[in-house]
Amino acid sequence: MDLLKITLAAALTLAAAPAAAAPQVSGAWSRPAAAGTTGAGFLTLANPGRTADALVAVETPLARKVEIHRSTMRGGVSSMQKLERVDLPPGGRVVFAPGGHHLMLLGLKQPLKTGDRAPATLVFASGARVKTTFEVRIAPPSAAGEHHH
Ligand SMILES: [Cu+2]
Repeated sequence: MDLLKITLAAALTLAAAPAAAAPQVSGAWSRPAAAGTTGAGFLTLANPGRTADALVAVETPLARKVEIHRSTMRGGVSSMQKLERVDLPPGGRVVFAPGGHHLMLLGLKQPLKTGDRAPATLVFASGARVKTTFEVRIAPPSAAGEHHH
């Protein structure tokens, strides 16, 4: 009986383990913003695994709520659309950048000042939870000639 329980527990543990490698997050940065306002977060997602995944939520103690948005230009007018998920195909990469995909940090609980580092956890459809840190800066990290891994 006990052996069966142990075998079952082991099988469940295996089943719960993600078949894919956890998605990778790099170059996370955010623009300066005042407390109580909405901040914007940008980053690059990569899926090194062989199965599809998707970003479904972002958690941070800094904001009341985080939404995934995409800006689009239509007829010269820029608008934002809220997304429930951002698909990451196997081997795929999605760049969040001004004018495209971005994270909206709604109801900032503290100001984001240049040089601050803001922690966040990205939650994926596979169940993977990946921690990252947003660097608060004026321009994207690549514009400053820096590389992040
Ligand atoms: Cu937005």
